Amino acid sequence: MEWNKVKIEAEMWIKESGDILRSSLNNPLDVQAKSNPNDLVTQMDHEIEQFLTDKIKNHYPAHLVLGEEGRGDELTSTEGIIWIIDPIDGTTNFVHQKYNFSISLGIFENGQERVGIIYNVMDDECFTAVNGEGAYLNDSPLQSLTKGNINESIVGLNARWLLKETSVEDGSLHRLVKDVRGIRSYGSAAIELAYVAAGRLDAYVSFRLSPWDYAGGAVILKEVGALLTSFDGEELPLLGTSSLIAARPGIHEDLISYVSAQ
Ligand code: 2AM
Ligand code: CA
Ligand code: CA
Ligand code: CA
Repeated sequence: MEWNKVKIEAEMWIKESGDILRSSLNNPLDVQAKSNPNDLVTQMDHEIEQFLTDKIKNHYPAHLVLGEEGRGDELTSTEGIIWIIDPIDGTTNFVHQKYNFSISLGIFENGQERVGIIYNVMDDECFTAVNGEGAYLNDSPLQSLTKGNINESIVGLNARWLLKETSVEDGSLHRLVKDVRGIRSYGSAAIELAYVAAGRLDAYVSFRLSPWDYAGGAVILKEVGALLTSFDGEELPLLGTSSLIAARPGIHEDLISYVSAQ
């Protein structure tokens, strides 16, 4: 496969999807709840996943698709070429803010990173990478990440995860919030991973994400030398859910010690 060509093509489809989402913003939204009242999905999530799945299947009939809204294939193994797509990452933001949502794509071949794209639709920022060929923000190459220090770091974390700890004094997550320089929460895991890759965040931590949330980020982060694992330091699964720590070198090991009590 000429992965650079695949990237350019996929980027085109994703930008087209971005146009569709932008021009949908003034239309009525059909908002449904999924696993709980705060877990939302709209007709646009389905429409974009279908649009991208059709493009992939038309151009690459032998490739497989794993999408959040289930328009792709039912996968039982990571064999073959798999396009992992999140048609809207940050659906709550899409519904409420009409800002801070993204389209995420990771392409894997037999479980190996090939292409990653995260498109922040409203900022028109496209983060891309081809395995072994560096990462980009639009046309500018992203720099390799240097070693960081936890006390001077800005960490992406959803405040809701703090509710897991009943004691402010003893909770290691509360301690983390105290020890770092600042906490940020954007509401789109893919954007937060892209921001770690771009050096805008020093780390991002989540207790539970799915492959479509981190597949694109995994390819991009690898290119800039970021570390990406579950809380127990394992490689992230492409099938199933996982906790996640993405961080620049030097911070990742520290973060593991903060969350290992969880
Ligand atoms: P989503 O918008 O594609 O669902 C913040 O909500 C981040 O966590 C988003 O990236 C969101 O992706 C993701 N997320 C994963 N599981 C979720 C859930 N059950 N409810 C809400 N957001 C979820
Ligand atoms: Ca969702
Ligand atoms: Ca998502
Ligand atoms: Ca989604």
